Amino acid sequence: MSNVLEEIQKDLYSGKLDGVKKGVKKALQEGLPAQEVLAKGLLAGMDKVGKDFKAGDLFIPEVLMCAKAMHAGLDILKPLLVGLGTALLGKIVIGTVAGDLHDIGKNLVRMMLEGAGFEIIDLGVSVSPEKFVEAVKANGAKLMGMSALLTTTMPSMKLTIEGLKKAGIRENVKILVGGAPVTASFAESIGADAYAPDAASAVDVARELIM
Ligand code: B1M
Repeated sequence: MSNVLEEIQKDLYSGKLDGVKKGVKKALQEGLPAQEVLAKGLLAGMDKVGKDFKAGDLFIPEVLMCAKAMHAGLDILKPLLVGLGTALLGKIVIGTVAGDLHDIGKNLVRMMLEGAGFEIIDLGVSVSPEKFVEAVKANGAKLMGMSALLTTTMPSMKLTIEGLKKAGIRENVKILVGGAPVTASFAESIGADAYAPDAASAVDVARELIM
């Protein structure tokens, strides 16, 4: 693997924001495609962070610094991943569900959808079912995306779908769910329309949903 990708992984792991920025710029200057810098630099670095966080070798303040460094790298890649203006495909309301503060994956999904030509209404993190419902109503969105990274917050996806039913607008909107602990069978069990395992497939699935 290219040295610069290893440098990015190491700097991300150490939470070195400037190091990650420099590494990403250097990788692009060397001619590496943005997708590769993302997958083999930033995401691979974050993978190691996740493993060591789970093992108790890293703690929340450290992981937060890694997340900031990851976002700094993503900011540089964003224009390249998003590409140049495509026609708008429709509005999608997106957010991380109530009680959940993880937004790196959701932001990646957002970025890819933006690049594909969707208009994004990003509600941020810890979004209550009521806020999702309000946003779908207010924007007349035909698509809604929910992200969850914690097993404890996955039930909020179901509560949100119930909220849409109560508001009488469930049939107006297609629902896409994702996030590390979410599966296709979970999506089906809560009455979502679709599941996507990663940001790239989220775009394909979103396109299919609006056809
Ligand atoms: Co958290 N955390 N965390 N954390 N954290 C996990 C998720 C965990 C798996 C770590 C572990 O134990 N190995 C674990 C969850 C365990 C579980 O529920 N089974 C965990 C925990 C326990 C916690 C806390 C509870 C820790 C504590 O306080 N004791 C706490 C909860 C806070 C809260 O949310 N209320 C917590 C806090 C944090 C930080 C704030 C420190 C930080 C988040 C910073 C931020 O996001 N701004 C953090 C991080 C960074 C992680 C890990 C290390 C990395 C997550 C990440 O960003 N991955 C994570 C371990 C891991 O996942 N390896 C972990 C990279 C990202 C690109 O992947 O988000 O999966 P991901 O997104 C993918 C796909 O899932 C998919 O596409 C994306 C790109 O391909 N996808 C979608 C995501 N959303 C989608 C939506 C779609 C479609 C696809 O459609 C709408």
